[in-house]
Amino acid sequence: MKVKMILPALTEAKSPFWRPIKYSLFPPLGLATLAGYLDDTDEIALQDEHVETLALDDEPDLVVIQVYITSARRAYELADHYRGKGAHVALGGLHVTSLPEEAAQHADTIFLGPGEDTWPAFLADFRAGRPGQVYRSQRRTLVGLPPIRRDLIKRHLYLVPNSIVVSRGCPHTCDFCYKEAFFEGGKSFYTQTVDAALAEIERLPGRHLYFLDDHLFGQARFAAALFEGMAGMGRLWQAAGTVQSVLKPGLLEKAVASGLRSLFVGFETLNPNNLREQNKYQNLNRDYSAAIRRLHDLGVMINGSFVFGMDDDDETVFERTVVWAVSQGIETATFHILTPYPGTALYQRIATQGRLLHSNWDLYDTRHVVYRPARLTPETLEAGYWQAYRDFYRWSAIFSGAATKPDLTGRLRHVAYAGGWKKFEPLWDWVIRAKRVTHVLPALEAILSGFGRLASDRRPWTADRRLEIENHECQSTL
Ligand code: B12
Ligand code: SF4
Repeated sequence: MKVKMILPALTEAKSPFWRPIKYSLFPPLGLATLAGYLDDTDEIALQDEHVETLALDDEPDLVVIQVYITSARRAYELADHYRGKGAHVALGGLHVTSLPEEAAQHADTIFLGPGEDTWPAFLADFRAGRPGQVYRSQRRTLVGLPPIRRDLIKRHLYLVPNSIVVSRGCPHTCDFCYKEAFFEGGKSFYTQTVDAALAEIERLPGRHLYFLDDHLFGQARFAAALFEGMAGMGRLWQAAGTVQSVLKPGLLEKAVASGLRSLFVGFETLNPNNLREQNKYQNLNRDYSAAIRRLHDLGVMINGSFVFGMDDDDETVFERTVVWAVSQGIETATFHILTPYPGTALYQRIATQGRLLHSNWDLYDTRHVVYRPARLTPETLEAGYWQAYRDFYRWSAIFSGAATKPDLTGRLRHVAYAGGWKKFEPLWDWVIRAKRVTHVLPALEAILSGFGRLASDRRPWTADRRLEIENHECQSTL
């Protein structure tokens, strides 16, 4: 059987303002996971439109498309194209789960929720000649999964080819998050076994890892055992965690000992009323500054996530947030405009209040205002969002942030990471277009490791080790 698997690019990927670096970070792990269930005899082509041009003149029997909200329009276009050619088109992912009726108009089969139970069931039905129209995930487990088909990933096209997820979902229930809608009807937080997670890590070449789990620290016992198992592997890794998990004694130290060097932290807002409004109680009454100090003292850099436009935000929120983040020495920041994703509690609330401006999913990208904010105009919110980025990544702000670090290496590391990320976009674009993005990985590793300074970096960065990685990259570019 010929199977085509596609991660369509968001509409913006076609625009001249598109930032290639953002979309050349992570490979399509979801599709590679699903590919693990196919047979050895199946002919599989996996394409990610963010990093390559799709070959659309092929004749697959089965087409699998992963649909995110901002890529929905393109996904449907591709689905219609292949249905016109007589292929069986299967659509799944977050947006399909949120709006099944919309997706069903473009698909032969749709999938709601994670695919680990429904996808193999569908494959059996499809091979038997009786595929269903809707498969709804109910049995949630990551035990006994087939290995992810990483061989189908074109590693040389990604800055972070070693992305990994060892859990699904999150124990919390923030109103704006995709998670409750996606996992409806079953468990919304579950992990692999520790042994399986460690085995998956062992299979990944090189040194750097990026955990894409929503909340790697969400199950303390699992996380502790994982970090203990990783200690001594010589890895450098990045992940996401909550303020609450950072403040908890013990776990963070284990994470750092096993190679944690940068953490994406959802601060979201400095305003307790906003936290309550969004049901983000795990952040309420937490000392953000103490969490930041704890991370920095352990040598962990921070990517702070902030959301603008909650109901208690007025026009002062942008500057206040940036000034605070810089004063805390946060290395990088990701700002978002509050976006009500269909299926979330936030969407329901905003829709019921008649505050949605439109349903143009292309613009539900956390960079456009798609609802009427309470204390801001949409224009002020959008302008403030862009201003926050400009202000945070000014050289003067980067140097101020760096100055909060106690020693020279810390300051250099701050400048190299924050500056390297945002100040050299034309260089990044060139590197990406020249398909040399993995060659930047050693530089990222050097910065993460504090230029080899951090005490817990046990494994020396030897010439042998570098060769091992370069050999691998060479093989993968063949
Ligand atoms: C890595 C990542 C990215 C990467 C790359 C995405 C990629 N390569 O897949 C980058 C940086 C490019 C990215 C960009 C964006 N992202 Co993003 N991203 C993620 C992240 C952190 C992990 C995705 C992942 O690998 N998950 C692990 C794999 C195993 O799970 P999965 O991909 O969901 O696949 C499973 C199921 O969905 C299902 N499935 C999926 N497709 C199909 C198809 C079929 C047929 C079947 C049977 C099953 C199935 O089966 C898979 C196995 O269970 C998620 C958060 C999350 N936890 O998912 C956010 C997330 C997906 N991103 C999000 C957003 C908003 C964006 C952006 C719009 C942000 C922005 N401001 O630009 C852009 C636009 C992306 C686009 N193309 O439209 C939202 C999506 C909201 C929504 N309702 O669609 C999320 C959920 C973050 C959040 N909490 O809000 N993202
Ligand atoms: S903590 Fe993060 S991943 Fe978990 S529900 Fe809230 S926003 Fe979603």
